[in-house]
Amino acid sequence: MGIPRWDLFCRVIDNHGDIGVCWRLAADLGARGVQVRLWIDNASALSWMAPGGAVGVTVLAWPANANDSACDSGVVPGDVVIEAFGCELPDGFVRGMAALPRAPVWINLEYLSAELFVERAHGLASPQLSGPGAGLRKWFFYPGFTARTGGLIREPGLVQRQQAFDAAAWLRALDLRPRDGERIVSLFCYEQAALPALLDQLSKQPTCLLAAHGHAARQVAKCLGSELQRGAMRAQLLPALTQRDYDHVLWSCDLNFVRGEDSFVRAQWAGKPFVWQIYPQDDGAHLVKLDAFLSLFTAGAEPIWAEPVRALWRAWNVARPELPAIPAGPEWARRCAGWRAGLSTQADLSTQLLGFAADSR
Ligand code: TRH
Repeated sequence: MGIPRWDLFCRVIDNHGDIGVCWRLAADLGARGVQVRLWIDNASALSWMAPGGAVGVTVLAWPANANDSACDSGVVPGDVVIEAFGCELPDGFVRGMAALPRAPVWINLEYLSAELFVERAHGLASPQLSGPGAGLRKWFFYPGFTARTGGLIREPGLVQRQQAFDAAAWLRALDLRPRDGERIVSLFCYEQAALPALLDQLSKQPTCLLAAHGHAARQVAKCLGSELQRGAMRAQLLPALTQRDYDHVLWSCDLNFVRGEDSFVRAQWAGKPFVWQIYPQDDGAHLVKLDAFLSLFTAGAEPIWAEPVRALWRAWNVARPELPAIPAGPEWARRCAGWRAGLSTQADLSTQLLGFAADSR
């Protein structure tokens, strides 16, 4: 058997989650010996997210002539073809897949959700009855938090790297110098109506706030002015970091505000208390998704921490200026560590994809 070759297709809709998830997956597969071609319509974010590239991963522009058969233009589809987040493969590429004597395993990798339907839909086949892929089968693959889903991206050695990580040294090297007794909080968010209320709360206790590049840094600077200070809190505005260094931020903090999909998962691996701003959808579907995760995360929990955490998360997601108190006490932190330990027993996404591909060919 030769080296496995996989094609991963990604379209950037907005923000950084599509490329963030696809890059992380491509890099993880590459490190496991897969040769990955990452086809992407806008790779510009990789210049700061992953300037060093990754072993085994080649980044390619989305095929220019989407209708030309992949094989006609000299591109032979790989053993596995992943269409991320229903991005729809170019017709010509699909024709190329159908023309092969042995069709690639065609996987639609879905968005992450804790909703119940995920366990039912994970691994279902969608036979292609018409179009350039007629006769092929596409499989739905759902990442998730439970044993009957595709799991989460967790590269080998993540836990060990985290255990060996020296947060104080790393913060010093970046010239981020929390003072003794300061709580460290990271903030990565979209437009956030409750941000002034959060800053008020944080200012009551010695706090070093690390505001991520983009929306978070801009809104924090607007609220605090050039001194970046309020009460006992001071803020630092971060530049755009590599994915690896953004992980280091999450590992260094006592509390992480995250958003979207990838930073949400990475905060769970950090094992520290976190607050999720979910990607907002016009029809309010995101609130259902938020509650589905909260139900899992707080299942069987003592109300002493679960109620205030639910209230805080919901308030952070409804575009209103009020914000309930951030729960104090060790219970929430204990749950986050326990939640991470539970997730670590699950097979990770790449392992499951590799197994699925091997079984399906
Ligand atoms: O950018 P996002 O809001 O992405 C969103 C969601 O994925 C959403 O579900 C999707 O529909 C929408 O995009 C299109 O948040 P997310 O998912 O956390 O992605 C951010 C990526 O940026 C993540 O991989 C971490 C990375 N990152 C860095 O590499 N450096 C940084 O400094 C920061 C702040 C983030």
